[in-house]
Amino acid sequence: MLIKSRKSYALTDNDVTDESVYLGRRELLKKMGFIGTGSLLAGALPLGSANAGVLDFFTDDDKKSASKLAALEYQKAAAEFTATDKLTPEDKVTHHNNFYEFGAQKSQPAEYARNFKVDPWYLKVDGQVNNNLLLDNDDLFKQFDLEERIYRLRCVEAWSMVIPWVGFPLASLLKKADPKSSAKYVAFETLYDPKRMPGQSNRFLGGGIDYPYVEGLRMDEAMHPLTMLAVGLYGKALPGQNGAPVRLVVPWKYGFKSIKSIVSIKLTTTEPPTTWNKLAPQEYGFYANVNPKVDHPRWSQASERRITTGGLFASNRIATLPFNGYADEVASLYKDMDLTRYY
Ligand SMILES: Nc1nc2c(c(=O)[nH]1)N[C@H]1C(S)=C(S)[C@@H](COP(=O)(O)O)O[C@H]1N2
Ligand SMILES: [Mo]
Repeated sequence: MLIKSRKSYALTDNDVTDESVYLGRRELLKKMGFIGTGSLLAGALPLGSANAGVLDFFTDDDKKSASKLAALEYQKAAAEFTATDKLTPEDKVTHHNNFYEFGAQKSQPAEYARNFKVDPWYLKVDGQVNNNLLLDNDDLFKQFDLEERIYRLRCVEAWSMVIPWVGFPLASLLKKADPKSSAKYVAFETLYDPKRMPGQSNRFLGGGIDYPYVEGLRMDEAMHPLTMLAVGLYGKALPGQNGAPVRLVVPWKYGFKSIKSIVSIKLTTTEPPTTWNKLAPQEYGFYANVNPKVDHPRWSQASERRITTGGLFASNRIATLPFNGYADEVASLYKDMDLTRYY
């Protein structure tokens, strides 16, 4: 995600991609200060240091040590929820992240969320509902039938992944809360705990966002069968950097809508404020539907870099699809709206 005024620390995915076009791997490492002019010895690099996450992208090995997170029991979802695109390797899904609470650079969340504890955890559901809910960590894994869904995730920065999530429809949770007819929107909030989320107390690390991170959906979007709450990926509980223990996944919208590490879901009568819209309203709207025809003010949204196997440079540029390829399912939700205005 880009910050309005570009600071040196706001190195974006686009910057890395663009540079990679004309800089070789070795030259780029040199430029980033990881190696001198001598020969590159991978073994001599400071693994385990603050740079390890960045260096991961310079290895061609996608089979890094498997995480020790709990294996989940789940069913495979119906075919309509299972994209057939080639999966992004687990190592990339868990080491190339946007989670500013743990650092604004792609490699930082994996590093700074390594010891993030999510048990105990409390998720409350309230507002315009007949049944307030309070779920603990255990409830998140036991109160719902978990299923695996393979979704494309398209970041507004023009990169994308294909991720096997494990979770349940948000609608299943909302139905338990029994929404009142006055409920028109759903407001989501990430944990606010600067002691555990270092980016929240350090504006340099946290990218200048006002925390807690907040997001929102219209009620019909929230109830749509594609909208899910994920508690896992690749068959295991979510790692901290991907939004443990529970995060939203809305596959037809830009990634920033898919808020992580949620502690509050509130049904409201009016459109709730959302983090990136507050920060740069002319760049990030409330709706944020993936749309190749509506460019970001500073870059095109017509295509994206699909993150696949191999190193940073083994990435494909592909055309971006309306609603991220989910138009048949969701375009009708917006049939009377000017999507240029409601971006
Ligand atoms: N709380 C919180 N949620 C967040 C973000 C964040 O910085 N904080 N980043 C968003 C963005 S921009 C994207 S692209 C996705 C990335 O999810 P991933 O790291 O699991 O791929 O998370 C979204 N959810
Ligand atoms: Mo994003």
